[in-house]
Amino acid sequence: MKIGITCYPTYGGSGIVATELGLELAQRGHEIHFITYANPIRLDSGLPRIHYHEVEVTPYPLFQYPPYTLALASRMAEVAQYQNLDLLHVHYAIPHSISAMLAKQMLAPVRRLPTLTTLHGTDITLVGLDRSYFPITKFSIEQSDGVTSISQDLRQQTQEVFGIKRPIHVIHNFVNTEIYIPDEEKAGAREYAPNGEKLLIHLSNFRPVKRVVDCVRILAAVVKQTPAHLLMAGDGPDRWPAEQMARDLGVEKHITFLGKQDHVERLIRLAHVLLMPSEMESFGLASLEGMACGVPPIATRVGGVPELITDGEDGFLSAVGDIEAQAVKTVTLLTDDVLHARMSARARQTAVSRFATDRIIPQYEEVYRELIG
Ligand code: GMT
Repeated sequence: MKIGITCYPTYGGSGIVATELGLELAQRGHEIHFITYANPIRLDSGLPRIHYHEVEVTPYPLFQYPPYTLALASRMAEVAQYQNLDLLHVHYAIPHSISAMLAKQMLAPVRRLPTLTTLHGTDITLVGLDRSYFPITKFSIEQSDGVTSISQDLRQQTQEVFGIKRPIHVIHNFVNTEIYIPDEEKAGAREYAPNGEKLLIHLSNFRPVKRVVDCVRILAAVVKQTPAHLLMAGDGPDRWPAEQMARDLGVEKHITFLGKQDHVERLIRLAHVLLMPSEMESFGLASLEGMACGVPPIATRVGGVPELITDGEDGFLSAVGDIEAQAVKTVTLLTDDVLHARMSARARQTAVSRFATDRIIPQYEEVYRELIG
């Protein structure tokens, strides 16, 4: 199949899922055309059957807001026509599904071009609920030929909040369990924890919904009981408040802020525990990446996270903002080697048996085949 994929190419779960999906599909023999305003962060465009088409938004003095949605629609229609695409698959409803709908209408006199929208979370739970985007988000979901959601919870929320009746197919996020692998030795951890402290890791875009300051507070409670060091991978608006909190609590020497990282799989496997104290997660891709590396997540019981983590089995779940509970569970995992080994093995097993690429990618292929008809 020839598939056009559009996503936000910057740091964020939806762009990562879209990019990894394109790479996996190309490996399975499909021809993939990324149509985005910049090269997606995890995309190596030198690979066979992977193509990249940049969307240029020409500025003009009259445009206070350059019309990206229209430039994207034009590029989508052009690529679909000249590359003979079978389908446009867009990640994140706003504005990508509207652009795809326009491209489809532009090509309608010539040929059929089915569109598929994958909902990722904040496109529904934050942006889509905003008064200025609510009607267009609802419209875009109703107009897509196919809609998938990355968790049951997100599907339910979409149906309830927008009153959507159409079918929404749940396809959970996935991880490449040959790239995300455990590292029993954790020798590389010495670089960050030279005195043998156990490593904790947090990865995100440091937006308020991630509650990154909670990670610092958890670490501060943990180091009172056992030696530990926290790696903070990523960047965003809450990095400065987190750094400030580390200084306020006097734990700055126990935390390394790494900034944006391209090869998180090399970092995650050095850690003993992954912290994901989010206010909301429709899935929680970072936790899945941790689980594939045998790093049990300490996460919050929100959104689609319980579809991924079974509390007490392959990770721990707590209430949002319950620092004490998250700290206690972290200390337990850092100090009880038998429990850690068991949970680590279970976490890896969950990733492999339920969320590995060979389980999930065929589900997308099936949806594509149905839509292309
Ligand atoms: O979490 C973010 O802020 C980024 C956001 C995105 O769309 O890029 O992530 C969402 O999509 C990820 C990939 O499907 C999910 O793993 C995240 O749970 C989801 N984030 C939220 O629901 C807050």
